[in-house]
Amino acid sequence: MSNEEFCFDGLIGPTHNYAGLSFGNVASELHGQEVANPQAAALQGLAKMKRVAGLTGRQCLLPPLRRPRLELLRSLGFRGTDAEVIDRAFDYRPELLAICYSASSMWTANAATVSPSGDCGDGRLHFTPANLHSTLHRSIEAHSTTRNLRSIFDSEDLFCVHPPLPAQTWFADEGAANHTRFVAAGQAAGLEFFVFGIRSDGTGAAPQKFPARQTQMASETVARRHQLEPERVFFAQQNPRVIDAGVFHNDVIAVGHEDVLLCHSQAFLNQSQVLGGLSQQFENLTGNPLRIIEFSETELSLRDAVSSYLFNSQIVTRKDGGMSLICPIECDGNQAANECIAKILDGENRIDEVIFLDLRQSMNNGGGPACLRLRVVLDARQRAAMHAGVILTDSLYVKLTAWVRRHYRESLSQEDLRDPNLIDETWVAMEELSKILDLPSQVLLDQP
Ligand code: SUG
Repeated sequence: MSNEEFCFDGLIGPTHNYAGLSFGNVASELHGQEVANPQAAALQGLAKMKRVAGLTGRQCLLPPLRRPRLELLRSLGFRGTDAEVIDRAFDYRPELLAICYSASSMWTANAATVSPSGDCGDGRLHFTPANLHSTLHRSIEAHSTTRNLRSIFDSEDLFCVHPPLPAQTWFADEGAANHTRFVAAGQAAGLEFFVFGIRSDGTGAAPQKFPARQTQMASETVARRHQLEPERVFFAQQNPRVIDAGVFHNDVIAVGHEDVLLCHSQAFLNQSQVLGGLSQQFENLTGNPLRIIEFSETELSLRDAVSSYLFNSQIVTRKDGGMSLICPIECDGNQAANECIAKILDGENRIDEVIFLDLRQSMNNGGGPACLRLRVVLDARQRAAMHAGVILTDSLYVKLTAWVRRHYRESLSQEDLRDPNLIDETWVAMEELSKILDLPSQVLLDQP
């Protein structure tokens, strides 16, 4: 039965804003307090989905999560009408209001870790929604994401959507952004590469400046839950230096697809051993070589890697079998990144096309092409069982762009989050979206 990789992009929600909430994420800090354009953000995201749909024919989406989460503010003791709660929270700490409004679920690479059924002991496709324990605005995604995944992948015979890991420091988990699956063409089972930022007990190498968001025990627990045999997993630690340089997730410094790994030479602790071991294990398992494309500090400095987001490019296999590298437009403006791209295109691999996309609204919060998508490998039965309303067709694209134009503001500042009208606007938009996607409104609005 053929297995195919579908990309589930996060549909960017109506409250996209720049609140500077992510310590250690250089772009989020740099652009915090700027005025966002939610409408442009969502249209940029949809344009990316349409482009990938044209290349691969396998593009889906995950709905945005309902915002604001005023129940969080109420649970923190803010009382009164919605308008009063908003004002009181804003007067106390404006970032608390921004947290309730964050559209951060757009970065679906952090929604979950996904193991295709070919890798899992029970032959089901496993999801562990990320607890996103490291930041408050992201931790409030976990429950609703679990619910959305369960309603889209609604068959216990074929899918297993676990609950998120315990929301506790030992198990801090950021999902697929720290997980890459390698597979040889035509094979059903792959090798899953988990990259953590720190050991759970805090011993050993650790960043000094910025937090490590993924722990070793989180990665190991996800692998155990997904019933991955030891020969199908490989664990490595991020180089703490790169975390301190702004690499808050491994997918800011490395990206893999099928038998290709593109990474910076500083990405991992003990990099030569990691890459040697990974290649050996891939070859033992699949009988095929892993194609590693590694760029050194002289070819692309860490600073340029973080500002261009080259390693957050998305690699997709097209319908004709070739691969395309989907880069953020920021790479085009960076000479060193451009030179690296030329080498990738010249190299011995199937990447033969580069596409630059304008995703600036998301990029300014530290979210490039690869952050915006969650990869799910499905076989024919799973494809048939999955909720079809989230598959991006031409007609869904037309409906969604019109919906965005109808409901989204073109400007949203931190001060604008105080406007109580924004609550109703987003509510109405989400109710309409549930009809467009044919998903129950209690699920989309996360109501009991
Ligand atoms: O978690 N930014 C996100 C960006 C996530 C990118 N995802 C991957 N690398 N896979 C984060 O830091 C910023 C929100 C704000 O500041 O308003 C934010 O949450």
